[in-house]
Amino acid sequence: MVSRTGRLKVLAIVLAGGEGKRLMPLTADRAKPAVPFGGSYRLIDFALSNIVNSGCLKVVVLTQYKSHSLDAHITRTWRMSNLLGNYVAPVPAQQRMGKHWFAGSADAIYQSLNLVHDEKPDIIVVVGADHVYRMDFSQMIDQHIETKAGVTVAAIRQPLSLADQFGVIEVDDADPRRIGAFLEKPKSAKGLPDAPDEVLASMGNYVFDADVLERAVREDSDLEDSAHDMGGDIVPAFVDRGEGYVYDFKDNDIPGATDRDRGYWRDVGTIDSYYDAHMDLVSVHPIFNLYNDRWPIYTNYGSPPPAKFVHGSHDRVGHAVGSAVSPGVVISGATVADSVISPRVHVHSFSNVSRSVLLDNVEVGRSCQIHRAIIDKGVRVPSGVNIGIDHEEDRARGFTITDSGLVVVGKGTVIEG
Ligand code: ADQ
Repeated sequence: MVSRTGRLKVLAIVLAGGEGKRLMPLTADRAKPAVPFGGSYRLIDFALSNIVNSGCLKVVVLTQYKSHSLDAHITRTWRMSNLLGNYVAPVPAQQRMGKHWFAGSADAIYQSLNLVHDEKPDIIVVVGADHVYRMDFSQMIDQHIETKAGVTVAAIRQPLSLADQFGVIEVDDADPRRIGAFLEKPKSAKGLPDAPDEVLASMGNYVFDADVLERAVREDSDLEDSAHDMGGDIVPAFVDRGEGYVYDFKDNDIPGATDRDRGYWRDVGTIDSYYDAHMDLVSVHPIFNLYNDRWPIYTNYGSPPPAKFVHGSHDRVGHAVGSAVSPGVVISGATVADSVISPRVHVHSFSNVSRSVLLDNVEVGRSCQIHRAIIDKGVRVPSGVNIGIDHEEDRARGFTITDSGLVVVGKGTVIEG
């Protein structure tokens, strides 16, 4: 990566080992970063596209839980020419430094230090793998170098009510770029002086000088009372020494960004937020613009034929409105509205799909009503079955229903007709 402040060797480490318990059943047999998103993407494609678009072409992805489909996706999608020594390499938990699996995200980095030694970078960017956003990391690196920070933490304003899901940052009174206090997922937090119902939240993206990060994770590995977590242990230690700095995401400038999607960032950690982020894609004026090809989001899902909208066995032509429809989809004599449809989905005559997210290869039979549902890959909905219409019926069929009334049908669910 060529940063504005000079030529530096940058290695990106993507933390992709999260279990994603709150996204169940979508994470029942895949790691959270491998969860499909936005029709044809996987969540990790956003972090990796940001890294590559920022000019960093040496990337290791630390995987752990249920990493098979994640590994397969990275290998298939993110193969880069080796000519210049560029790579996106998935690295499974190695148990290199002892008999346990990774204890936490800092331990994952500690156990992978051999990769850092191989690359000898000046700077390491550590990035989470489960957010939807665009970000140019080179701008954050520039600030890191300018402030001579120990760690620079990217941050965005979030509602105070969500403070317990984030690392919450209080800035120093004297220097607004220095972190005065950092509390990882506090039970209670106080709002910002200029916005009492908001907090400044860590985005889980960090920049370090490589030698500083190595020292920090090594020292942390010896501490018995540490959970070996980046947000819970490593960042607070820097902040305690006055070496933690904040990079305000609102200063990040992305080519081609629109007024609406500038500054967009979604933590899709729960079913509700995963669903809401999909609805952001199909809202009348998309809040997140997937079509900005000056900062493309890359993926690979094979080469299905174009989407097709055809007459079914009656006069009504299949159609979709207010929806994102992927290649390989066939909508025959059915109506799809305000939905995100992944590749190779087939919706048959007389069916209605509204405000829903259908993942790859879902087949919806004839005369089905599907409303506010997320249906995982390959599920077959037999003719005449309704989903999201009667929650008692949904429950009896074993579907997951969130507090807000979304219905989720997990992969491998067999639905009786
Ligand atoms: P969380 O996302 O809750 O909070 P964590 O569960 O540690 O923190 O996950 C961070 C990233 O690391 C995720 O991408 C996850 O997949 C990955 N990860 C977790 N354990 C791992 C392991 N052992 N090996 C490899 N990868 C692992 C974090 C920060 C908060 C911040 C939020 C923003 O801790 O301070 O506010 O992200 O969403």
